[in-house]
Amino acid sequence: MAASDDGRESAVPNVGPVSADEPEFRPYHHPAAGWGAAKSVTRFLLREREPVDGPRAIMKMNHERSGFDCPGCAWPDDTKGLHLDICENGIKHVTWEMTRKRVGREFFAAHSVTELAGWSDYDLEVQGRLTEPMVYDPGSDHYVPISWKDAFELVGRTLRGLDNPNQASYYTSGRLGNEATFLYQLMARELGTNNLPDCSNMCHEASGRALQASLGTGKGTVDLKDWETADALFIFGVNAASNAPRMLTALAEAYHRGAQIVHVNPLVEAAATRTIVPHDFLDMALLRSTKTSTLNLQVRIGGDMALLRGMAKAILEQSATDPKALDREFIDRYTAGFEAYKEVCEAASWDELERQSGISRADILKAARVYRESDRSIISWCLGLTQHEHGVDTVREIVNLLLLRGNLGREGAGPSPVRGHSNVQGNRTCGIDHRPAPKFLDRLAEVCKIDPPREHGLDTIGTIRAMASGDVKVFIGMGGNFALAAPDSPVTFAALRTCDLTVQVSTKLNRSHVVHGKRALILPCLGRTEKDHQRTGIQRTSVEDSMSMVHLSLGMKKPASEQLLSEPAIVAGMAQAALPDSPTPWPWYIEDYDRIRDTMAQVLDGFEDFNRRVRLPLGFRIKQPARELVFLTPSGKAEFSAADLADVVPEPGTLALGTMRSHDQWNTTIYSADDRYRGIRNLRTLVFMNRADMRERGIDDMAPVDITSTARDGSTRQLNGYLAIPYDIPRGCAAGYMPEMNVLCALGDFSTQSDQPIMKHVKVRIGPAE
Ligand SMILES: Nc1nc2c(c(=O)[nH]1)N[C@H]1C(S)=C(S)[C@@H](COP(=O)(O)OP(=O)(O)OC[C@H]3O[C@@H](n4cnc5c(=O)[nH]c(N)nc54)[C@H](O)[C@@H]3O)O[C@H]1N2
Ligand SMILES: Nc1nc2c(c(=O)[nH]1)N[C@H]1C(S)=C(S)[C@@H](COP(=O)(O)OP(=O)(O)OC[C@H]3O[C@@H](n4cnc5c(=O)[nH]c(N)nc54)[C@H](O)[C@@H]3O)O[C@H]1N2
Ligand SMILES: [Mo]
Repeated sequence: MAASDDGRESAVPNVGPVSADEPEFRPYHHPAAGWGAAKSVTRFLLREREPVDGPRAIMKMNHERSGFDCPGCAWPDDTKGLHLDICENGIKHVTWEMTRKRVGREFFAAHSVTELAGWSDYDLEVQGRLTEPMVYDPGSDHYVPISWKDAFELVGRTLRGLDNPNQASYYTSGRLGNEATFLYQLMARELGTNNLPDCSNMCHEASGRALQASLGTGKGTVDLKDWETADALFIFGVNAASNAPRMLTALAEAYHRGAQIVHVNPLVEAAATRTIVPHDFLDMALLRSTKTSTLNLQVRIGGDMALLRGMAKAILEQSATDPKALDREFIDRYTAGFEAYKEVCEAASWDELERQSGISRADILKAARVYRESDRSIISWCLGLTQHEHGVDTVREIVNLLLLRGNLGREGAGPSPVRGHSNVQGNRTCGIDHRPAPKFLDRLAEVCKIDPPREHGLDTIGTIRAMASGDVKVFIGMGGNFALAAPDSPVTFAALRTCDLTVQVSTKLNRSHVVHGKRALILPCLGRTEKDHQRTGIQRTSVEDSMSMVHLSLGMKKPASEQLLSEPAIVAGMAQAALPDSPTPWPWYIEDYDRIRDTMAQVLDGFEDFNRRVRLPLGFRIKQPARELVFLTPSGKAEFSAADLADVVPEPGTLALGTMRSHDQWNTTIYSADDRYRGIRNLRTLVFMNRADMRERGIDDMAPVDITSTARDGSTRQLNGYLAIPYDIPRGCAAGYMPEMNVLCALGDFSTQSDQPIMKHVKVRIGPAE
């Protein structure tokens, strides 16, 4: 966000690198991954000056026993020990962390915070790794060095001085390891609050709530072996080639063995065409690509639930003449609510299903046929389904469809959410939850000898609102970039600035350091690639992937600076200062992380014998009751839901805008202004539109446009001068990049089902720039 005369930022976010080169759009027609990816990696390694260390580190990535877990996405590691189980974006991610560039005290002495606030987000992060703790000095408007001891004391004193522990909020970004996570929630609860917002409040909250309600467990039930044996894979709302690139391998393998692969997405993303499997040397050499799709359905934004219901309706209609269309025995034995669901499916008219999904009846029937003809089906999804008002209903509709044919609790079948950050699922498992289960709190109380609060705490949206109203005065961010990741950027910025103290535990400089409270700390930590030396030797930390596998990660690089502390040590330092009479042996835990794991084993379900099992090759899988057909729901059965279909068709003149990632970014971290798989170079301030929608509005190809969003409360927000890209996207839909477009997302527009900000369905008007 750029500086302006009247405040610290203007309404035109300046996030990405700005290049003097002309922006370019050339539709992309090549397979995903392959040499394009290899070339992009080489360019990136050279730019980061890591042509030697980069590849060496990468060979250690995702290796059982001796490697570190890729800090990128949460896709599971290959179980067959594939030696190059890596991807272009994983390499970029690791190299970004391992950069040789440093941000030390000289940097902060040279640049005031007001000056830095005028820099782009790219320019902030590209400065390199943070090296020592810094505190904001309001007198000079600079960050100045502070000792770790004084920094912890400032946190401790401020927390102790609050009238009530709920005046502090403790954010987690999803790469925090399990051990630090456990200590962090313990600290918050010992202090007396459940204010534990996390990035999951913005991505898969809807999935967790839906799966919990339907199946009694908030996670997917399948693993990679299931992906390898499914007859049909349905992939909803995920840009896999960019955001979970290792899924490409699974898709290519599935295609080779003759499985059906159906992609449902308003855009035909690169993973829905062809791929050259990156670690298959022969494929690379021969430029041999594999198809990764057998059917693409370009659903309208928000139209997935109507499509799923249409598929269910078709299966039910077919069951009148085809007794095998439904798995009656499974339905009778394991489910509840089938009759009510059947009724809503029968009541839905084909006209309405077509209108709401944007898919013709013939195509809905095609998808239903694939589903009917497959013995084993997996349905997978990501943010395209969750960041909507009716995200919970839609994920429950996925489960409904799976239950109809007993696609649960057996090999090759089940629901498979694609999680985001590498340990976002582990964070929840280990206690980051603003709505903790009473049973978990009971165990925590008993084992840790504390008296945790029972009332629910604040999530991401709740925290921003509470800061704005003055109810939250201390914000602590364990990683991430809260200021830029959250919706309604100017509102979030203003909220953060009301705080008495903001604390950011980070590896790199970002917007959340320059948008800060009255007092502010930057606490630099070790990254996952780095050696973590403690009193009893080098420590390992554990993480959990999208498919519930828990394994150890071991950093092998020399830390970026001698002054860095590990995340567990930073939590323990803050906790000790804030809780002088704590029953928790904070320093003792840090000497040896096995001790933290021993405590976790007593508190967390499924973590029995944690220290031994996590050292097994590939770690261990947390048991999923639903996988064993044990449903921890009120009825003890898998529950069908029979929700009404939402009306998602945009009003005349408006478009539904989805905000998403480019290929060259990691959430708020921008690597370049290119989006290779969508054919974009040197441009982030763009909006993808259907050409007919552009013509109707008098917009030429690549012409500047103004975008106005209208919130539920009628308030409007604007982005001006974006370039319109004519794209293969259904009419009535538009798409562009986060985090720039967070300016358009109103804080009050969150789902009443999941409390997730509605980031994939922003109501906008777009016209030629004024
Ligand atoms: N390289 C890289 N990897 C990442 C990340 C990153 O930023 N960079 N971020 C990580 C994180 S935290 C997360 S949560 C995941 C996110 O992974 P994704 O969910 O793939 O993230 P988005 O870029 O938001 O893309 C959403 C996809 O949904 C589609 N979509 C939009 N609206 C709809 C809709 O209404 N219905 C359907 N069916 N599809 C829709 C879009 O066209 C797009 O393909 O990726 C993780 N991995
Ligand atoms: N409009 C819109 N907004 C969105 C989304 C969207 O689709 N649309 N997606 C949402 C989603 S799914 C998510 S997950 C959030 C992302 O929200 P966050 O997780 O809060 O943001 P990131 O951009 O991943 O955080 C990047 C920062 O993390 C820090 N960091 C990197 N590695 C480490 C580490 O090892 N330890 C520590 N302590 N810090 C580290 C660096 O300082 C870096 O600047 O954004 C959300 N915002
Ligand atoms: Mo995410």
